[in-house]
Amino acid sequence: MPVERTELRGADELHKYYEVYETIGSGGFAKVKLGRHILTGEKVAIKIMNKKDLGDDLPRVKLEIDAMRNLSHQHICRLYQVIETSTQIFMVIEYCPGGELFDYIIAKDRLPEEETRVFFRQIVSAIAYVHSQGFAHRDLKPENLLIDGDHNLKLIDFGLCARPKGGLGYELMTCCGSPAYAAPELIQGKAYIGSEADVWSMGVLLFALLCGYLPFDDDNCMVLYRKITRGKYDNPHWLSAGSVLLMNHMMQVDPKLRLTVRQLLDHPWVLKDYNSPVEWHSRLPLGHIDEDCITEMAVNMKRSRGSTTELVKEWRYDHTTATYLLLLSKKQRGKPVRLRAQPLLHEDSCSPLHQGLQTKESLQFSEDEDGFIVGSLDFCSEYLDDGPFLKSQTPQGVRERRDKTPNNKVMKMTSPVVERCDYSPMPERGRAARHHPERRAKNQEHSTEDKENTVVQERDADTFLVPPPQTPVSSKKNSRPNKNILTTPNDNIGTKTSVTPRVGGSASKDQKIKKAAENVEPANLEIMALSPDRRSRSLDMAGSEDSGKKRRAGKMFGSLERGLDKVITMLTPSKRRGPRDRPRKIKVLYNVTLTNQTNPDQVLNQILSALPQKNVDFTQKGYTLKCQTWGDFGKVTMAFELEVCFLQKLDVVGVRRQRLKGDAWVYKHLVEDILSASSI
Ligand code: H91
Repeated sequence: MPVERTELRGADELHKYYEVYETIGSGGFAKVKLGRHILTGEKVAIKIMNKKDLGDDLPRVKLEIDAMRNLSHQHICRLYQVIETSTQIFMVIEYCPGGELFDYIIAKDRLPEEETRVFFRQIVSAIAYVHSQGFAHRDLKPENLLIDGDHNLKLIDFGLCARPKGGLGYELMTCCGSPAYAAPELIQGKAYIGSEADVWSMGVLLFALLCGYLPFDDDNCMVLYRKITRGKYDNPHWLSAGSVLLMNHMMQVDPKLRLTVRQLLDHPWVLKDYNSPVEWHSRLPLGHIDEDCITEMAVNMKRSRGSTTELVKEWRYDHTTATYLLLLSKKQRGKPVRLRAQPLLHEDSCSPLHQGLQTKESLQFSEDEDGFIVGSLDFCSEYLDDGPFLKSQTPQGVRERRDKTPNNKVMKMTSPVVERCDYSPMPERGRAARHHPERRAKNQEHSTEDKENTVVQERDADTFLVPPPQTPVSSKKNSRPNKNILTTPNDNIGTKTSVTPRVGGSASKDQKIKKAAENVEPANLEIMALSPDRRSRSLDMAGSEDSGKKRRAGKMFGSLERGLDKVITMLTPSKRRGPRDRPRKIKVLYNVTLTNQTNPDQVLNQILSALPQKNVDFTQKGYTLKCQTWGDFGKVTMAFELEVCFLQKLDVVGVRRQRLKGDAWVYKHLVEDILSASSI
């Protein structure tokens, strides 16, 4: 009984202060839900973990919480509150509407150097700060960088970070992180310096930003490790000499020859167009207490300002900390520093307050698969912008200054014995390389080398620190069909995309699609429904000598809207109940693949017949398919959703996709395969 009561109190505590909406992702044993902090009206991400599921990973969660409590920086996702019950842990974290940098890169195929520089400076800033606080992150990758409402990056996932007792100069032994981003000394099981390993990962990340694929990649882990320890990768022709030089200096096999973060701060490539070193000090030091926020809280809590300050300064990561930090965040974004006085349960549904703060009564709440009560938010843009306080208040805040633009064997473990070796779905690794057109061509060239690498596996097992065997999806199962590359070529990432309508398609619809494409970022709008002859032409290009065209031909993910911050589903609570008999109407988003079909059932059926071919299990709820792939040991290796929907204004059917679990690059190619095989 006491356990139940504690449990209830924990969940109550959460629902007392937050409205909890749908699952937006998952990471390890955690589920991440969207929430809203009732007092401030601010959106938050709520990471939910069951202690039982965590098992041996519980210390990692504690480590993450401990790290996040200590880190306060403009490019690090802020922890607001921690609620712990006997069975669950809830972490309330800053919400980043732009989602993962990974999705952004693949939606744009790759980023131009100027845009990469903006992001890279922010990554260097975050890492320099993390290191200055004595931590090494150890799991740097584009999935762990989120894009906030101002299009700035925020670093997440500190579950693998380390803070060596004697300082960052002390060696670490734990082999962790994602293998494709792991430094050679780390996968070889050598003692390593955390900051040096982070610089290697930043080099891999920089390559992924500029190229849209990984420098070291292979289906076979041993081959991948061998590639990493050799440190050899190919530089595609579009890279500038400066980019090649910088990455080469960051991905030096000998850590002592690698650039240091300090050197990165004012590296010529980093300085270009800025002429100022990366500003890495925290603009949000915890020591400083904001008087406006204290005043507002004091009034709301009916306490003195002095005692409110004392309470905030305890930094207990309770509701006081959350309220203070969320108010501060509002102020920094130029929003009014205001708390709502009392939760209003029965509001006029037309009032701005109602729009901003829907109560449980006004929402359709349902239980999710875990019996968690969830509601669904109506994400209209007015709502996203300023919520309930907008018109009645004068902004007191100042805008935060931002960075200016301008095979699966049981592998032998080597000593030293590690504390923990955590890898994302290993045997699936490398598919990104195989399927990226540029890489595909390259891999053909190097097939002899790869064969050789496969032969050396046994030998390598002695030298690499390898993870226990994991859940493979056999390459046969998921091998990409060499067909149906359904994309519209675009000349350059910096130019507008042209969309060629399907032969016989309605002209006005096609014009609408084209118009939508013109309104988007340079990115790649792709149309799933190309005529057969067009498809084969795309294929021809993939096989031609022109590598630029080859690269473009392999794209399946398209970007259709500039503001990632504006993302989001239009969705009325009442419509969320039960399976739909009609697809949802959504705005065109960057995670939506367009078709030029008008019949959603046909699109759905085509996907339904492709899924078994790709060995993907699914459950269907109306027009949403919850998909999963399984490994050999009964573990879910990948979870994602595909939803057939109508696209507002375009009057065509689209497929919205969302990764919930699994390696990001493997997901990218699996969904490409499914949509290709669907021949929509
Ligand atoms: N990856 C490591 O999918 C695979 C929107 C979205 C918006 C977020 C804010 C914080 C976090 C996730 C957000 C998010 C896990 C967050 C922060 C920390 C952390 C975890 C999540 C995914 C999980 C879902 C995420 C992206 C990363 C979205 N997510 N859409 N704001 O540990 Cl510190 Cl697990």
